[in-house]
Amino acid sequence: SSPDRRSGRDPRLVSQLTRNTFAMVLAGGRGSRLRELTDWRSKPAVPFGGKFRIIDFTLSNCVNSGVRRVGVATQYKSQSLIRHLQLGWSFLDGRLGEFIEIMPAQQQVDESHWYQGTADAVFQNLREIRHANPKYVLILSGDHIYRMDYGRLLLGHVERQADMTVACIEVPIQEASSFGVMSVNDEGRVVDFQEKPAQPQHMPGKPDVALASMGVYVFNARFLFEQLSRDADDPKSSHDFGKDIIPHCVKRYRTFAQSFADSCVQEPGKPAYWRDVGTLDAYWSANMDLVQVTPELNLYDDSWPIWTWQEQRPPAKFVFDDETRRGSAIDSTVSGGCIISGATVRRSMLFSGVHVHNYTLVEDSVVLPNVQIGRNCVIKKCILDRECHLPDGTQIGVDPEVDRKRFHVTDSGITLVTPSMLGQNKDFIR
Ligand code: ADQ
Ligand code: ADP
Repeated sequence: SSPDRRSGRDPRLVSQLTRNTFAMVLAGGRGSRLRELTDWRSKPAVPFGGKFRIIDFTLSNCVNSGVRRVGVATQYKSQSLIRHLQLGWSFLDGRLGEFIEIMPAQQQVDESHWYQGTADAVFQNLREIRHANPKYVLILSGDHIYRMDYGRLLLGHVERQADMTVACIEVPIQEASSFGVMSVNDEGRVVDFQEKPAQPQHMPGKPDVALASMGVYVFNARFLFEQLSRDADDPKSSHDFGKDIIPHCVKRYRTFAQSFADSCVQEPGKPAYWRDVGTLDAYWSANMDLVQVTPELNLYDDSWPIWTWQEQRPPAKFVFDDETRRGSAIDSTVSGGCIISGATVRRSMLFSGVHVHNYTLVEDSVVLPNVQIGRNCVIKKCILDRECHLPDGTQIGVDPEVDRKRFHVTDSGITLVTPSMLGQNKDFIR
């Protein structure tokens, strides 16, 4: 039975909260630490997990939570993202008042600038949000991999009679300066908020951890409208939630923190999973985690499906070659349209349409759609971007000094390869 029933609360309440909510997904960031992976697409559009894009996780959380009025603010290199949203996310039913609307930076308010900070991206779309007449507005980022029931978050917000609620998570103190870091009192009220502090405050009694903002906020709609209008008139503001709006509210209004653990969708006994796959190393590890025997993130949980768009492809095929005695993938995930022929694939994630040919070995690698790997190749600890064509005999991940001359090699030894690095720019067909 649901926790709501156990507590004797009106079981319809959460569905009323989610129905009365508008979600604004900020999806315009550059994602520059992903290097050449975001040369042609924004971070939310980066492929992840074999058949998804990063933004699918946040949008699936919305749909699965019953928050089905969603705006997506796009800005940086949005073509790939917009195509994905149009192809994959147009299934919501307008007759039921459900929609996902793309909100490109279009100099709505002032023709001299695009979106400035994140608050400006919402402010410039106030008219649209007001038109939906929500009671609550959820501000989300299209950059993170996690499963969260926003209904629970909204319930906590309403129960505390908050003006604003920030979802939070404990992070190691040495990583805390890349987050908004807060202090809360016994009731969970936020008493201090510092955006990306050089010297982050640790939690009481826990010198190794800080309480970080996930960049997930609930606002009472009217309160948000007032705050955004005030901020828009403030010439000193950078019009950013983390830098301007949140610190301002914490000092003056009922701002509460809610632990991610309360609304995380996760199997019992597993840690709450939330990843910012913002660097190549983090991106590689999060994908590699999924090919393990028991990943921290369970994509096979049908109770909280991750929706996406994917091309129709034939089933993956494995051809055993008598001569090479090869033709298999182990401890790997292999998507539709892949053909592994006389090759060995180990501990790797193959997105759709990847072909691996005779005598080749692929290990510990993330291979994006439509990559062709020729014969006699050795590929280790690589991220191969979409449409890379590796000629016969290519070796990557064997000698980092050689790789560094053509590709990008991270400090921990992960090699990123893109079609441009292979000189395949002009052959790029789409
Ligand atoms: P950051 O993620 O560093 O910190 P920011 O770069 O502003 O903050 O990005 C937030 C989201 O907005 C991202 O999804 C990004 O793609 C998007 N975005 C950025 N600029 C945009 C623009 N002009 N238009 C549209 N979308 C845009 C934030 C908070 C921290 C918190 C971390 C958690 O500020 O307090 O700890 O998120 O990751
Ligand atoms: P995604 O595969 O994530 O949808 P794409 O690879 O399609 O992203 O990139 C988006 C757009 O950028 C493409 O439609 C294409 O026009 C352009 N593009 C991508 N990679 C290259 C490249 N190496 N050279 C030239 N244009 C490119």
